[in-house]
Formats: sequence, C-alpha cells, structure tokens
Amino acid sequence: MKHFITPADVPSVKELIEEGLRQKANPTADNKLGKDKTLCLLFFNSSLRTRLSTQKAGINLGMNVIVMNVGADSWQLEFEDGVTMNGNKAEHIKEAAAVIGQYADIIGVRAFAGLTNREEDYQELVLESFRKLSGVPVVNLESATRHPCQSLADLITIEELKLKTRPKVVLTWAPHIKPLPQAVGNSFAEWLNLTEYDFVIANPEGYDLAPEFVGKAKVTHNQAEAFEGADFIYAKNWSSLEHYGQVLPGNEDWIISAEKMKLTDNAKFMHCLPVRRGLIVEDAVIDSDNSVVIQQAGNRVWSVQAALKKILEEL
Ligand code: SN0
Repeated sequence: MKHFITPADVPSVKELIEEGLRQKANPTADNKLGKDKTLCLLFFNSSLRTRLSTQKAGINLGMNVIVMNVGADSWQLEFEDGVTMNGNKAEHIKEAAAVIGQYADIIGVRAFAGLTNREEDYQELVLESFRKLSGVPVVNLESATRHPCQSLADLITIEELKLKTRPKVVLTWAPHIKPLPQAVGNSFAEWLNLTEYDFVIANPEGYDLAPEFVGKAKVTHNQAEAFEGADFIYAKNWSSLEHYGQVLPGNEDWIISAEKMKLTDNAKFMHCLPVRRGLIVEDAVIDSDNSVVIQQAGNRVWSVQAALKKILEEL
C-alpha cells in the first residue's frame, strides 16, 4: 500500500480489518518491520487518540516516531501557488513538505476542514500537498473530508461485536454547539458502504452528507425510524454541508437518549470521541454496558498499525 488516505488506497478492506485483529492479538509481532524507519506525525489541530494511538502503533512496529504541532511550533505555512509571501506565513508548503520528506519514511497529517469554503475543503489542499510534494507515503490522521484511521477502527469494533452476519448499523447526527467537520461522518459512510451491513444514516434536514460519501446508504430524517431494530448506533455531529459550516437552529432533541436506545435491538453505542455528555449523548447511554466507546478508541491502535504495516511492507 502506498498511502492511507481513502479506502481506494487499500487493496482489500476485509484483509485490512483482519490485519488489525491480528495486530491486536499480537501487538509486537512485526516489531522488526519498522527498524530504522521514521514516522513523522504532523498536527495542524488538536488530538488525543490519534496522536497517542499512532505513536503507539509506530513503536509497536519498531519505528522511530517524531511529532510536531504545525503552526503552533513551526512556521506558518503558505499553501497557495504564486503568491507574494508578504503576510504572516513564513514558509511555503513546497519547501516544508519536501524537507519533512527528507526526515521521514512515512508522514501522518492531521488537518481539519476550515469550514468556511466548501470547495477548498473538499479539494483537500493540505493533505494533497503533502502527498504530492513530500515524496513519501502519507497517512491521513483526519483531513478536511475524511478520517480513515477512525473508520477502520470502527469496522474492526463492529466486526468484534456483531451478533448477526448483517447487523443494522445506524449513523445518526447528534447536536453540538460548534460547527464540526463532516470528516468522521463522511468516512464512516464511505467505509460502511464497502461492507454488507444494513446501513442507515439519520440526520435532520439541511444536514445531508455529500452523495459521494452517502453511496448506497438509506438516508432518513426520522431518527426514531432509523433506531428501530438497530444493532449499532454510531453518533456524530457534523455541521451543514448545504449551508456550509453552519449550525442550523433547532434539532437539540436529536440527543442520544436512553429512551431512544429502547427502540433498538439492544444496540451498542459508538462515538469516535471526544464526546460532549448531555449534548450528544445522555450519561445513562454512554455509561451503560452497551457503550463501546472505550473499546472503539482502543482499536485505533490496531487500525493504524495495520495500515502502517501495509505501507512499511512496500517501502
Ligand atoms: C473533531 C471532529 O472532526 O468532529 C475530531 C473528532 C475525531 N471533533 C471536534 O473537533 C470536537 C470539538 C469539540 O469542541 O467538541
């Protein structure tokens, strides 16, 4: 595997899930594979799980791991071509990405959507710049439109917990006070579309995800209808795509409540974290035995470890 940016980079998603489960069963089995190889993780935004799980995965594979908070610790980067750099941006991505490529065998990049310009965000300027200009493989640690490390961990978790061959998996929008990216929802939909699961997306009107991510999923604006008979409830907020980056008024009643969970077939509760209690989900749900958020976050190690392994094998 060359890069890990979208599922299109993955020769077999099924095989990658199995690889994740193998890594989980034997975390240091491949600790010679990354010897003398450097993994450089670049964070343009905050992180807890992604940063630590990716560092841990690199270490499990025997890699050296270096991390930088770009922007906060390094120079402000210019991404536009042909500009006179007379503002506050001291370095162009053309040099920065190429230089980091001299230090790293694999680069991981986190760069959220700006949420002001839809076309720009959906062009993935930051991630694509590193892919084109660094000369080394790139792992997507949540870009403007996708979060594949999360989605692979989600699929690993569902695989571990499913009680039916074809469980009903519901991605439901949930309320938030801030505009959040569509990346987690987009990616979850994109990866779920590659499974045989019964997949439903529930969101209020005005919050439909982009059709290229929705794929063959059933979309409903009726949350209760979606919850009926569900085996997995995956909650996530995202800001409007149509009214780009906006939080539309109303919809606070989309919170995941214990009452709504009763409509499901004893569904597991999933969320990528961080989650705001009392806003996205009631304490009674996230504290219940059906909540699998910690197992899901734990699986972040095995998901990125499987992806890094596949890249290392082809270096
Ligand atoms: C990010 C998002 O894409 O929604 C990262 C999720 C893995 N989440 C947030 O930015 C939450 C911020 C908040 O204030 O709750």
